[in-house]
Amino acid sequence: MPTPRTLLLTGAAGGLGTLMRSLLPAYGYELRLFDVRPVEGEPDAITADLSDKEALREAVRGVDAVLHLAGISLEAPFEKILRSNIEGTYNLYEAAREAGVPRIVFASSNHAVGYTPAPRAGDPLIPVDTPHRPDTFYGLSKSFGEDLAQLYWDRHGLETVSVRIGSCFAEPTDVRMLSVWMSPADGARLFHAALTAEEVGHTVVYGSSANTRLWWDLTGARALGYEPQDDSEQYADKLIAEHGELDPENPAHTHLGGRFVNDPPIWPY
Ligand code: NAI
Ligand code: 15L
Repeated sequence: MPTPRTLLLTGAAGGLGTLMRSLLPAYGYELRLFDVRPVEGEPDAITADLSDKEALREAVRGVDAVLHLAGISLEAPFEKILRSNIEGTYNLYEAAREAGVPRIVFASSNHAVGYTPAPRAGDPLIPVDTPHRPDTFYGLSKSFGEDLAQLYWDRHGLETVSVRIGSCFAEPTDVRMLSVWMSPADGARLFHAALTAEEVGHTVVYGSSANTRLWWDLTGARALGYEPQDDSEQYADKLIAEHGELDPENPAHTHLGGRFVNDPPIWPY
């Protein structure tokens, strides 16, 4: 599929949205920005909530694809998750369906499968078809988003790539991230592959760099044309010196979801 020209980027004011605003234009995208918060330095960005159906209808008009990053990105009370992540994602899919947008790339998360035990040395990598095991209401909303995407493909022919992102930040900051980190540059590579691959239907992939200590299988992401260039291993000595090796007695070290399984970080707003 050729590069979609106009891409709606929801969650444009957030951490990942900010990284992608700087990286994706080089791939040929013209970005239309959407967030409930103003996007600094972007007066044309649409400032609206995902509950605003009219704003979403306007936002998707004429776009070639959507990269859906908006939502609560940590744990929160169920009612808040329901509104932003569950109803909000439904509202976006409805607007996209009505407008005939052919493809959405959905920022799913490792927390949809967060209670899955991390593989130990010699175990196979975690496959993409491992059952959903959400570790939080947040993770549950990502499981919902993946199922919603499947429904909209089966019923309406709207394609989605659901990317179960690991940790996409400038650098890994703890030892678990040595396994799940996705460099921002690899993030842009993967989103671009997901936006341009032929005939994806609904495809679920993991999103991370080619980490030496990888926990999950990137075959599906590579099949989209993704060729990761980075490896967290360059940070290993420093992080292990600071934090020690992963502790097999600590549930936050032995499950994909890390501390979300026993002490989840809480959405501050
Ligand atoms: P973030 O919290 O920095 O950004 C999320 C953005 O969504 C914020 O700018 C916020 O204002 C906006 N937003 C929240 N609720 C909204 C609503 N109801 N209507 C409109 N906008 C709303 O999160 P980050 O790190 O940028 O993550 C982006 C997406 O990727 C999120 O969906 C997150 O769940 C997902 N993700 C991120 C990972 C990471 O490592 N950064 C890992 C796994 C998934
Ligand atoms: C996520 O889903 C969060 O949005 C992000 O802030 C990180 O906590 C990441 O997962 C992670 O698992 O490190």
